Amino acid sequence: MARLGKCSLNVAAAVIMLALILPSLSYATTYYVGDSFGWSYNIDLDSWVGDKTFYVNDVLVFVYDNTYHNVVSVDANGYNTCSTNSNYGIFTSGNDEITLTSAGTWYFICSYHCDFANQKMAVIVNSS
Ligand SMILES: [Cu+2]
Repeated sequence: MARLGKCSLNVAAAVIMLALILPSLSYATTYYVGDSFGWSYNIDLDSWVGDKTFYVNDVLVFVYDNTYHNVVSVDANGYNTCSTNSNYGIFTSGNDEITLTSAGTWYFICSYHCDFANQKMAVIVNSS
């Protein structure tokens, strides 16, 4: 009986440890935008996005030379017209991590190259 009790305690301890560990092992994925090209117009960003499925809490890392580029989170209109007038954030560090915190379509543009170099992307974020 005492032995069974100890075993149960071990199981309980294991369950508690798993409960503590699992949240940090959430299914969130970190993506480096453009892979080795980075956040660039030298890569077809639509294709880069196209073969991936994004979920809430995934992280996009935009790596770029901030002398030449930036990242602006915009709405659909901003994306279509390359306008930053109404934006959700302008990122300029050159190494920006953006967590996709809600489902829906997220739009990102580089304000310098959106127009003539098509440096923009629309990311569909799924809830689960
Ligand atoms: Cu740019």
